[in-house]
Amino acid sequence: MSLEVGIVGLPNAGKTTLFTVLTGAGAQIPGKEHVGMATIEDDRLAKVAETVTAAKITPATIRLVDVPGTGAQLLGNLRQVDALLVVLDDWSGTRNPDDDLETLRLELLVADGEHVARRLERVEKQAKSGAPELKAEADELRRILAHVESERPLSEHGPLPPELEPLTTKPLVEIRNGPSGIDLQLEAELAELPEEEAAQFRDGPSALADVVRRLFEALDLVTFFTAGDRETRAWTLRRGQTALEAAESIHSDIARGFIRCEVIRWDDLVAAGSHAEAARRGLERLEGKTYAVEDGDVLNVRFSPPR
Ligand SMILES: Nc1nc2c(ncn2[C@@H]2O[C@H](COP(=O)(O)OP(=O)(O)O)[C@@H](O)[C@H]2O)c(=O)[nH]1
Ligand SMILES: [Mg+2]
Repeated sequence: MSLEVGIVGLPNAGKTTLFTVLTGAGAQIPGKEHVGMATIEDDRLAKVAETVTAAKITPATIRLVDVPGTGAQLLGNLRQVDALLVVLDDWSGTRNPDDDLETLRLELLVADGEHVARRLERVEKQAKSGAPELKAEADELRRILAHVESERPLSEHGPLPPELEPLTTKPLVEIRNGPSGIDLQLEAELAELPEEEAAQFRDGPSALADVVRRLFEALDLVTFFTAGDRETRAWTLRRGQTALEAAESIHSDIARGFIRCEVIRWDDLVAAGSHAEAARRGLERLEGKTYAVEDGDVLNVRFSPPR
């Protein structure tokens, strides 16, 4: 399962422009939400792939959802996403991005209020049967609703019932579309050019790389690699996730048959020039299921294949 990120913002902020640049997707149907995959650029991947002479390179991806408006119902499409990218209009000169961000925060709160109220209504109905645990749940939901109605995000609330899928607990990354942030119009035009030409128009790295970097920070992600000669691939995990969870994201069979995991830092592998030479130099180590994967690890899971 790749990560999922929702793009939100007021109409004309530049959401679809951002979506199109990140996913490389073509023309969109106006007013409809869109889902697409964005590639995560990572300079390390090509170097690892070159070292192991990989036939195929597969970058890590993020699933993006472009939401055409901010009504509670539309925002409800985002209950499953891992983070929100907020696009703010700082290009037209007609908006105040700080105010718009505040408006959006309120809309997210309203959407959460409706979400909690709906659940409360259902539980209250069921609680008429007299079951004490349902009464307790209704009480808890009333407290949560009061919290939302006092305009505080649920990230500032203690533990929440697992049935709730709130929006105001999600990490939020803001993008100012305009001179103070990223010029999405320019990025859209540069996306049409070959990479080397586009680079000449930029002072530094692509502003989009910065968007992805901030998402990684907000979600506290790490990248790990699998380096085979058939395919070399980048993957993402939450920081602290284990070698077993890494195996799971590769294939459930690999996780099920997990024996041990060979780990080497990507730059050690590149410097050694091959897995064999890295092993000879003692740079590869063996880790178990509970090893917390670190950013830049190259993993090779040894597993017994299913029978
Ligand atoms: N000049 C300029 N126009 C932009 C910029 N970003 C978006 N636009 C224009 O604003 C309109 C709405 O952009 P779009 O990405 O569809 O906004 P959305 O409603 O948030 O999806 C389009 O006509 C874009 O060309 C920008 O940075 N500069
Ligand atoms: Mg749009």
